[in-house]
Amino acid sequence: MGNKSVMVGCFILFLILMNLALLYKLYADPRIQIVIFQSKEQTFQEQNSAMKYQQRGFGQIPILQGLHYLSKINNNKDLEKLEEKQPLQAKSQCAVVDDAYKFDCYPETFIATKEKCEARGCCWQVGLSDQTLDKKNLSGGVMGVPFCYYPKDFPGYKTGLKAITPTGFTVGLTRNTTGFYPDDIMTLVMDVRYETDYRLRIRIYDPKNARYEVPLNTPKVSKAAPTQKYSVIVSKTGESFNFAVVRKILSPGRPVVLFNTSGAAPLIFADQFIQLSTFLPSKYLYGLGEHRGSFLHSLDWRRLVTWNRDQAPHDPDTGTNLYGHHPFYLMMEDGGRSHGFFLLNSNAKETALQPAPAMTWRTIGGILDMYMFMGPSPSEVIQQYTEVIGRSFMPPYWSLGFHVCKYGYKSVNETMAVVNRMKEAKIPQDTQWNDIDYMEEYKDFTTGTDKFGDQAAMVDTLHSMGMHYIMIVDPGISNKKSSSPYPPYDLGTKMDIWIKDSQGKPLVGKVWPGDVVFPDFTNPKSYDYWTQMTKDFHDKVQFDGMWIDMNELSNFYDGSLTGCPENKYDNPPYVPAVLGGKLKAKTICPSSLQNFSMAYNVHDLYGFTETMATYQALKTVRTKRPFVISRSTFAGQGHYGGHWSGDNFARYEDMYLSIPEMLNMNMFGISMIGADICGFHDDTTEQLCQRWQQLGAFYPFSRNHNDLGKKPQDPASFSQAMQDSTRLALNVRYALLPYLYTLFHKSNAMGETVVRPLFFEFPQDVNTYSIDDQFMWGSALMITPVLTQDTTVLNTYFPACVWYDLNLGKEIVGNSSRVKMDAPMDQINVYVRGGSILPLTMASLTTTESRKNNFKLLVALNGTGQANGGLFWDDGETIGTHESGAFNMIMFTAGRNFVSSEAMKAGYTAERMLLDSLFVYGVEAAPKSVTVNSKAAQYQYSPQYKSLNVKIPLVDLLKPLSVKWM
Ligand code: MIG
Repeated sequence: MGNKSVMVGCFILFLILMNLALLYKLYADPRIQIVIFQSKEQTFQEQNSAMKYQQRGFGQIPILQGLHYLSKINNNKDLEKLEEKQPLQAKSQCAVVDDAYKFDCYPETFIATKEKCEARGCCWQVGLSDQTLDKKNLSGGVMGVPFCYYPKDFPGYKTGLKAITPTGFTVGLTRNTTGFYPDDIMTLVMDVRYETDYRLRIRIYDPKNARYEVPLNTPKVSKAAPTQKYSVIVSKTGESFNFAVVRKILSPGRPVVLFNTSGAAPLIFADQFIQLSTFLPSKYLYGLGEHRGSFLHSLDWRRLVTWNRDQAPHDPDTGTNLYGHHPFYLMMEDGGRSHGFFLLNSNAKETALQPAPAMTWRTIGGILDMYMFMGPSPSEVIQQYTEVIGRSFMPPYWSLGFHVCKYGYKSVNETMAVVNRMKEAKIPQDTQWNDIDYMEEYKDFTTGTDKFGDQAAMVDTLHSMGMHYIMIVDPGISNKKSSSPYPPYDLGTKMDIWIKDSQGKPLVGKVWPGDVVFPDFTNPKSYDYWTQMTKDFHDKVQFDGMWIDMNELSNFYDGSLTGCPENKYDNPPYVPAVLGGKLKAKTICPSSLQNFSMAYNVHDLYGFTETMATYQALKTVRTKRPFVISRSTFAGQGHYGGHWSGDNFARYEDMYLSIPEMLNMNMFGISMIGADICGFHDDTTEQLCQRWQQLGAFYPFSRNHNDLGKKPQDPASFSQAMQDSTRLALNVRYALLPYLYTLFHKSNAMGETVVRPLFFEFPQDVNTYSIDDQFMWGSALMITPVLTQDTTVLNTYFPACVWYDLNLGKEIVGNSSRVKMDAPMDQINVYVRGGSILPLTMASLTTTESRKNNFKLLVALNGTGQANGGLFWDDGETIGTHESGAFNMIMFTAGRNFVSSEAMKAGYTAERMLLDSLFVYGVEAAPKSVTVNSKAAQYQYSPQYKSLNVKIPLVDLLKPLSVKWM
């Protein structure tokens, strides 16, 4: 296991206790408080006067409803005057609120009334239609202007004493009235930590009683960064508590308020209801997963719910809870800058968005542990985020090949028939998968030899073909009594690792094999258990990776065999708008007990912790790079495994929506992501499947999978034309694998995304902010798939730079507008960005074969005749080659009449890296001669496409190379 996210409960608890002890000391000694408080107050004043806030810097935040003391009127006298003019009386406080600034005071899914609303001390105003009420019955989704909203003077926390700490400062918060949810925590601490100059952390928590915190192993910082790109401003001691985070910008430019609670809904911190509202600096909001919908969020009264659930993604933009939980957003600001926000909290929650623009977080447990990342480029934001949650794992090279799967292959023969017809059709395929069909009575770690056939021999055959094999494993372990021993149950029982019900007995759920118990992956012992099970099975069947499904946790009982008890966790005072209406719906009881905490707190970590255990098991058993694909995920998943988007439908809309899903997951640090190509539910059609195979050739995780009882949809099961087109698309993918692999390396080593939206590369171009039907592979390739039926022309957006059609080298000079491009049925349109050099190889039917082929270079010159690129290479499966140095890194540079290459690192020499050709796009005139390392070389020049092909007499890429033309 890597150094991130280690679930070592005791250690983290120890840290929490240390923290509490320190705080206790601080607060217990009044002298310390006073001294620190005085010096801090000074600093605050200095800070205030040093900053010249100007109105423009506020973006769309209305000054009066925004953070008054940050506005132009930024000294306290002006603020007092302002408040005098606005008497704090409920009636007038209700009247002054414009619709866009109404913060929902009755977020419950049941219907509010005037009486119930006013009983909360809130304002009631019926909107133009009663749509809001109707819609509220839906889970998540489109809401509408709330009828019941907070008055501006709603009583809440007051700002208390401030104190300097080694990492920043703390503020005490107190309230003296209670709110309308039970058990307000009357005293809180806000701990502001200047962790780095670009990363801020703010924790708001109960200083007296330790509450649940997500055991993610984030960076530990003991000293404040000496300089910061941000400042944090807190209302004055004695005032209503509010805070803002401001991006400092030195002239020219103005500070930008990134986060601002003033004028938004009040902070609520009750035992089981925590709410934090903020105004936002723009409407360009991305992230907040896992949800189905366009990449750019609408702020038109949306509610996004998270509580991991086995749920086929259905209507878009409903905001309903799906498989994963990623409380992270990225926002574009004016001028192409961006920042990120991460709420490290795993409880059930919802995020409400409104047009102000503003956002409200509501979570029903844990603490508010917030990170902000200052970027300023979107790529930097993601690098800064993955520095906290862990970088994406380095995948084995073979996993970048094409994968084929289906639920319902009844036997080894049926499975191999697919493999063989793919081979016959000469369509690349690296990995064959099996779903639950291979098991004996759907029991984990069994192989149904009698009915299914000899799985072990099949896997040996696949290996002899240079292919790999992955099978599904579900978390539920059958507890059925039987005459023959079932070690997975017996050992788990002996090791005492099952999730317990609130009475301490193993909780009984139900999945495919019938009644089951579930390993608790927050229990360190379950790592040994899972490794043992993996080893025992691997001793029989030499699989190469694991597909972990149903880990939301999915349960066919609501809660358990015996339901759930009645208590404040199974029936909390506030339930986010989850599907099924109850937290226990289709999963285990929230009051179930796990080693780290109750399922109420750790439920959404199940898939993530199972991924960690599976990664560890594979690493131990195979001693090669693990490959784990998980349906359920949480922030940090990407460090251990990938994800697929679950049970989509064979529809054009689902094909399109796989792109925003892929872009989001890359932002969440999960580089290995794909959707079931051609659709899981429903029978696909040939045309849809053909287009989807073309798009899917550009999923980082490229797998065709479909449901039980649906007709086969592996590419070889279709017509010749469909096979030809799929072969072509996959050949392009296989040719690009050295580039893709290098992107994965950069993702692993530096936190860059593999797949990214256009605006990551063109942040100044606002037109790109809403584009999610085109996407980039790294910085160099733009993919523009056909996503609608009977379509052979695309209106493609070209950001302003030089592009080349990947196949022909035809130049397109982008000028930030749309251009009609032919998109015939047998083609996927891909463009290379001028300025890039891509390492390629020839495609073969497997990566085992294609790795033996020579390299080729594609050089795409930019407007000034330059380009560069790189290639990361190693054996493709050894763990930690980057750390151990067993890799090569080759850098390529090109100018108007040369291309050169140099090995920056040559730590892997077991295989030779030979280059046999060079393609240069954008060569203005036909050369008279071309030399390779000073010797004359053969070449071809196309005046039509201005492309130059040079035949390279097998040059070793570990040695310097120089190609010149005149
Ligand atoms: O509820 O294992 O998302 O990919 O084929 C069905 C059978 C359980 C759900 C997965 C799907 C898989 C299926 N599983």
